[in-house]
Amino acid sequence: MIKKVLVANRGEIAVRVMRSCREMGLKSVAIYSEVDRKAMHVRYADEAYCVGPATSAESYLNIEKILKVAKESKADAIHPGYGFLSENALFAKKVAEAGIIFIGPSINAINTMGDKLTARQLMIESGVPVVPGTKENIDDEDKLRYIASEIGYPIMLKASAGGGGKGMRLVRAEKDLVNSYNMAKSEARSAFGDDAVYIEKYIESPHHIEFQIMADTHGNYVHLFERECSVQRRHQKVVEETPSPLMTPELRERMGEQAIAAAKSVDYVGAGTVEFLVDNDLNFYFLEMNTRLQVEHPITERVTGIDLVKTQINVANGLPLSFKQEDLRQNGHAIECRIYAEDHTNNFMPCPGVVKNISEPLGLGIRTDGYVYEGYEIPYHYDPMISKLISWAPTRHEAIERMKRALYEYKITGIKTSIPFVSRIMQADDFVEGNYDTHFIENNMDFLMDEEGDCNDYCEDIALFIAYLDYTEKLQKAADKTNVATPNQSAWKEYARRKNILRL
Ligand code: MV4
Repeated sequence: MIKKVLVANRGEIAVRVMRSCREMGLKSVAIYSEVDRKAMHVRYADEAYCVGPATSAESYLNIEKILKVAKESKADAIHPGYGFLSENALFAKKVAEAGIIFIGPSINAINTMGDKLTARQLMIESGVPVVPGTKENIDDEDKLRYIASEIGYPIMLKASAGGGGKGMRLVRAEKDLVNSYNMAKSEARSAFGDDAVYIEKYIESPHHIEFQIMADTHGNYVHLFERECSVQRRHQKVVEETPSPLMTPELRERMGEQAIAAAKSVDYVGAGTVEFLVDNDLNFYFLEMNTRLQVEHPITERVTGIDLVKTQINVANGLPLSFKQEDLRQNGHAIECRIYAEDHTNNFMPCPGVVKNISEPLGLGIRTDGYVYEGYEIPYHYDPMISKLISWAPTRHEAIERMKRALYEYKITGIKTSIPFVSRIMQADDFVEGNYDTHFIENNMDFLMDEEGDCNDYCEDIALFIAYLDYTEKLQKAADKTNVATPNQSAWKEYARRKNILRL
């Protein structure tokens, strides 16, 4: 049985994983880079070891160093989190060879799903629907032209080694085909060292809907329903929710069944996610399978009541799943907003820096998974996501209202964050009506950009407001003495809240 877990990650997910370890009575080991000495995951863990300089390649991706720490600390398992080494089959192999448990699927499952063309072929064999297109690498121009016209424009060229939007090209007409093909190929060659490219029919305005899968080593498979992830910007998810506003009970059953079939085709073990594109006629197509825990897993945890990290660890211990498909229910509605340290008014530039004040929302139905604290300096070397805000309520409408309430309470100064941007998403008609697809952000950009700004832009107002508070305090004292009514501050307070000057 696992007693000590090395978490090969940083940031919120490292803390998230260690939280479950603590609840299970397991010791946790942190690894950190030279700029992460003061990071939250280092403070939270029972032990922490520096694995190298700030650059990911020299620290969080340094397989040999991480294995050395695992042996030194006598960790019996490694949790990779997401990103970094989480979908690296070589890492999983070396962990196993060192006699340590890799908390994740088999090397074969990682390899098969990591190669999109291989995954696509396997899905076709397994009867899982894929987007109409080719089964093979397109390696000459005549074949390319012939197949593209057979499928019919618009088409999409995709790099087999890609995924998550990397190495993709949309081609609307034959005149652009060869040029786009050559660009896709050379891009794939330099990015992945593998220039295999295949063709798919282009699906206009699809939804991105994914299914959470869990499997044990005894051949039990369940799905934990869907997550709607269509609110994305440049293949970066911004808001996720479950259930999907698009879903019907019949579609859910069919998609869940196919998600399990996809997982079974690689003898999947542990937590995984099967991504689908869903078109406007509710046809669905397998896109890819992510062989890791995902950023957005908390919304699934919230509606199903299942701790996915705890389940991963139990599965890694060889225990059978403690629940069956028929035990699982979607209770209420959960939404996640990703909070990035970035400035959407400046082309979404990352904004690393020192967090001056942070006051996180609390109260019924709210969860935050974060890692920054007052005085913490966010390094520029890693992902700018600093926290995830999750709301839950019995209905979607209430979950949105609760999210708006929590975003109103969420105060971070010193850095720019995406709090104002996601607040606008919660107010956009198309979002509120559940009437959105993967083009939501670009289609609503004017509305989403139009917001009040934050305190950094209102220094003069702050000075004025402080003077005003001072003044009202004097009035209040005078009022107390003479027993008259308190002066009305509400208009000022409302203004200050909107400008992010006043905390509450
Ligand atoms: C597509 C598509 C339309 N048709 N494939 C983007 C991420 C990668 N996993 C696959 N992606 C897409 N593949 C076909 N045949 C549209 C997208 C796509 C998209 C998918 C999911 C979420 C957001 C997206 C944004 C733009 C394009």
